[in-house]
This record gives sequence, structure tokens and C-alpha cells, in this order.
Amino acid sequence: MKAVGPVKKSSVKRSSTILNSHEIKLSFVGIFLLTVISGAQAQQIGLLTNTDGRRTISLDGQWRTIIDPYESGYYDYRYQPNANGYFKDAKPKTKSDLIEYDFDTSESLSVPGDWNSQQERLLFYEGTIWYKKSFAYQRKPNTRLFVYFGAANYLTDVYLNGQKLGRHEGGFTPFNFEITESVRDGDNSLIVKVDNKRRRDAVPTLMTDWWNYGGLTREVKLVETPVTFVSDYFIQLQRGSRDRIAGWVKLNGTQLKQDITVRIPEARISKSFATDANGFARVNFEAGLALWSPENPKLYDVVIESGVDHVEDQIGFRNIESKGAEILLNGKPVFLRGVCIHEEAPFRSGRAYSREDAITLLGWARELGVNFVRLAHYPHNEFMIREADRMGIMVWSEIPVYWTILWDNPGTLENAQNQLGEMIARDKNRAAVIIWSMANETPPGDARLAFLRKLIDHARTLDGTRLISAAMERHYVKDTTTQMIDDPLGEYVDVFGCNEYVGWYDGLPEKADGVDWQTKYQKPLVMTEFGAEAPYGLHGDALTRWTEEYQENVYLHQLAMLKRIPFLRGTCPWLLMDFRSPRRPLPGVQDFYNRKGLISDHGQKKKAFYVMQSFYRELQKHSQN
Ligand code: GCB
Repeated sequence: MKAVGPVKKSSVKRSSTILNSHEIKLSFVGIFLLTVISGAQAQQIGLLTNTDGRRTISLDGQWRTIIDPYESGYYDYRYQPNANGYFKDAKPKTKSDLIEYDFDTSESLSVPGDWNSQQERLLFYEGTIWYKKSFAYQRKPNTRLFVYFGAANYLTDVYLNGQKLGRHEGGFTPFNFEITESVRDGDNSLIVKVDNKRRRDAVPTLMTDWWNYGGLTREVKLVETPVTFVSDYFIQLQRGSRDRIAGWVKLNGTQLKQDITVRIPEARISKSFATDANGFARVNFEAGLALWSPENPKLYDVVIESGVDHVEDQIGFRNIESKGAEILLNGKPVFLRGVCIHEEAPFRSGRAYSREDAITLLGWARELGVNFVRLAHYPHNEFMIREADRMGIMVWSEIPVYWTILWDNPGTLENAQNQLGEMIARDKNRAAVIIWSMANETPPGDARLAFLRKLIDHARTLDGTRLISAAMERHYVKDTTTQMIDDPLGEYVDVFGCNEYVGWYDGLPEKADGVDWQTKYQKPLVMTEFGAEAPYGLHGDALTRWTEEYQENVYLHQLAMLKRIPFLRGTCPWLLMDFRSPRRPLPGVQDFYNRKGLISDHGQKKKAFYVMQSFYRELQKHSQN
């Protein structure tokens, strides 16, 4: 097939970003040479967004896999990249040939799905697994083809028909590679190496309180587009406005200068704009639309057209701002009745990945009475955001800059910026998302402040319409009765997120009765974590650790304390459902689960669920959202 688009011949492509220094060190010589030799080429393109609005072919299902703890499919015995690694998918040609692997007789794993929860022997596995999918394809004229991964944890190398397409780092954001030139008529062999080894310089780093689920954890698909197509767009209300849409549309391909049209048929809006030589057009027009809110989560069909391309999306329009200690949704003060959620699958454990998982988790959250969820501690799958959009649940979305990141390492910053960019790229058109959060419980210090300020600047450049936050800590002043919020990062965020565990890590439940809160900032406070641990069904008195009664007691005293904070504008208990964590071994109680869920991993509601539910019912009576 003839090359289409402004194709640059090049070597290894990072999917939607550039190589970071770690990769350069680790793999520059080996992989670079290897791919130059194999002649890999791909077009540099950013993340494809709204892939459901395009023609796609799912590659989900069973994939053949090879477990490779020593990475012998990648390195030779001198630990040099091996030009004949497993990605060659070689077969013996004669009866004497020596080939020590065979995808086609190896075991299979389901995609999407983490590997840990699919086989008992993989539960604690951290390392490399190779995946292979064969697919048949017939090339089509005037069509470009991409392979799109919803997410793979953590470091992913992708090969098609023995040629390297590129590498992606980061376990929770999507990425894609163009394969217009490398796909063949007939059978194709897609090989993916996924490595979930934790690294000190990675994001997240070595220490987290969640399971390091590895593998192709989200959907994989082929995406077809015309030669020149709408590769991305930002269609939202202008910051501060309730009736003006401001954004942009970007084309990719050979005919970058053309007219594009944005239509919202239901509102009889049709506006045309001309793209520049780079395929970029700013869009700006008045639109009297029904505003999205939890009571009325109105989504409009929005159509973007250019030449032969046509993409359709469902977009809500709302305005979110902060003013003094207020959070304003469409100009009105709102209290965020929230709950934290991990991307853990209800009923079966493992990573959640489906629309059904999202509907279950968000359905429970709604039963609790929320209008807001904090999706911890990394970007969740797109179904969560899309369903939140439909259900009218506001979303806090964050990147895994968690605890003890290597603040001084430029490669770590670049990696975090890239993950932030991919999160915003995917979800920037979702009305539900009101807050981008930069970090969780990171220890104050100069290097950390410089790092997080760069992330904040980056986020504001990419999207000036949403609030910026981070979940921070607080400390006691003078005695243990006054909690002070004065993290210097508070200066740079719009909303102050704060985690505290009075009654669990910090004293007994009654301690909360004597704690008062002060802040240095005239900004809204969202209590982004509080809670206590109890496996469902363990009962005792209200001062016996691990019992549902103790957990309930913590909630009762917490809520009484929280009601006394004048600048509090949201609560997000930790958390909706129990989740796996290697840091929680206590036999018979935790069994490698963090049991702070208001609901067990089997869907059973604990006593504390009802305490929180009645608090939210009470709040809802006095508010409009
Ligand atoms: C926290 C962390 C969260 C943990 C939680 C806990 O402060 O932000 O990731 O899981 O505490 O249960 O200790």
C-alpha cells in the first residue's frame, strides 16, 4: 500500500509522546538500531480521541501469552537487545531449527484484563509477559489504520509483523500507533511486550497502596480513518461563560488547510472555520444550550466534519469555577457529595475495565447519594467518565503522582507530564470532569513544589476550563486539637484536597470531637479521604478495631467534625469498595485487601455506608445539586 499522510520515516516511535531519559538510557542503542534495521516506520500522531465515534475493529478476546521473568525474549545472554526476540514470532523452518518459544501453543489470557487475577500463579507476578494476537485485514484505499490501546500496565513495546511500532510508558492512559504502512493483506501478527516491574523513577514509584495489576488491562482495537481526518478537538464552554463555546479542531493528513464544520443539530447550530497550514482551527461561537448538571446531565450530539471525515460525539456544556471558598457550578455554589473509587472490579476483583463495571460502581455511588466521585489514584477507563457524564456525576480525575516520586529526576517529570497530557487529551470534552488533580499525599519540599508547579502549568496550558487540585496533607499546630492546612502547594491550586484519618491512623474515633480546622488559604476545601477499615460482617463494639461498628463510629465522629469546618465544600470518604493491596496482609481480616470500603468487594453494604448515605440525604435536602 502506498504511504499516505505526511509520513516521516523514522525509528522507534513513542506513541503520543517523546522518549524520556530512562528509555533513552535503557534502550537507545539496542532498540534504535534494531528498528532502523527492520525499517519500522510510523506516522507521528497524537492520541486518537473518541475512538467509539470512528470505524473500529476490536482485538479483544483471547491472546496467546508467554511469561518472561528474565526477559529472554528481549535480551540475549549478554543482556543486549536481541534482534531475534520473541517479537519476530518465529517458527522452525526445518526439523532441525532451534526456536525456544511458540506463541501459538502457549497459554492464553483474556484482553482486556490484568494477568494477576486470571491465573493463580500470576497473582503476585511483576515482570514481563508477551502477548500475541493474529488478525486478518484487507487494506482499503484512502484509509489509514491505527492500533489503539485503552491502557497497558506499565511499560509497553508494540510490534507488528516483526517490526517495532514503538513504546509507551504509563499504566493508565491510552496510546496508539499508525500501522497504515506496516499492516498486510491477510494475516498479521501483533506482538506486545508488557512489563509491570515497579521502578523508583517511574510514575507511580515503588510504593503504592494498590495492586500492581499488569497486562493489557483495557480494550485493544484497530481504528480506521480517512487520509485526512479530524484527529482531535476541544469543544467546551469558554472559561467563565455559560453561552459561548470556545475550543479548537485539529486535522491530521495530507490536506491540512480546509474548512471544518461544527454542528449541534438539536440546537440548530452549524459553524464553519478554516484550518491553518498545520490543520488547526480555533472555534468560537455563541450557543444558548441547556447546561449540564447533576440534576440535568444533558448531552448534545456534536458533529465535526471536514472533507470526507465526520465524527460524532456526545458533549455536555457546563461551567465550573472557584471563587473564595466557593465552588460554582454554572454560577451556583455547589457542595461536592463525593466518594473515592479505585478501578477495582466489583464482584470478581482485578482491574475494572467494562461499561458494566462502571455502571455497577457508579450505581452504588449514586445510591450513596453522591453528585461527585474522586477516581483514585490514576486515570480510570473511559467508560467511567462516559457513564459519569450520562448519570450526572461530577468527576475528580488524577495521575499516579503518589507519595514518594523522584522529584529531582527530569525523566520522571517528563513521564508525569506525559500521563497528565494523555489523561486530559482523552477526557477534555467530558462535562463530568470538573477537577484535574496533580498528586496524592506528596511530602512538602522545594523539589516537589517545583515539579508539581510544572504539572499545574502544563495542565492549565492544555485545558484552561477546569479546576486544578491535589490531595494534600495537614498537620497539627501547638497541640493535637488544631489541624492546619498550609501546604505551600495550596497557593497554586483552585481547590485544596486534604486527606486525614482522625480515628483510624490518628487516635480513636472520639478524637475528632476535639479537632478544629484552620486554613491559610481562601479556597474551597474538599476532604478527599477519611475512613476506617472493616471487613463486611465482622462485628463487635464501637471501639474494637476492624469491626463494622468501629468503622461506623469513625464516620459518626468524622461527620460531626466535618460539619464544623466553615470552608468545607466537599467530602470524599475513602472509599466506595474494598480493593486489593499488597500492603494489607492481616489474615482473616484483610487477606491482601484494603477493607476501607463502604461496600465489600462482593457488593455487601457495611454499616458505615448508611451513615454516609443519611448525611448525603440530609445535605441534598438543602441543596439543588
Ligand atoms: C491514603 C492514601 C490511599 C490509601 C489510604 C489508606 O492516605 O491516599 O491511597 O489507600 O490512605 O487506606 O491508608
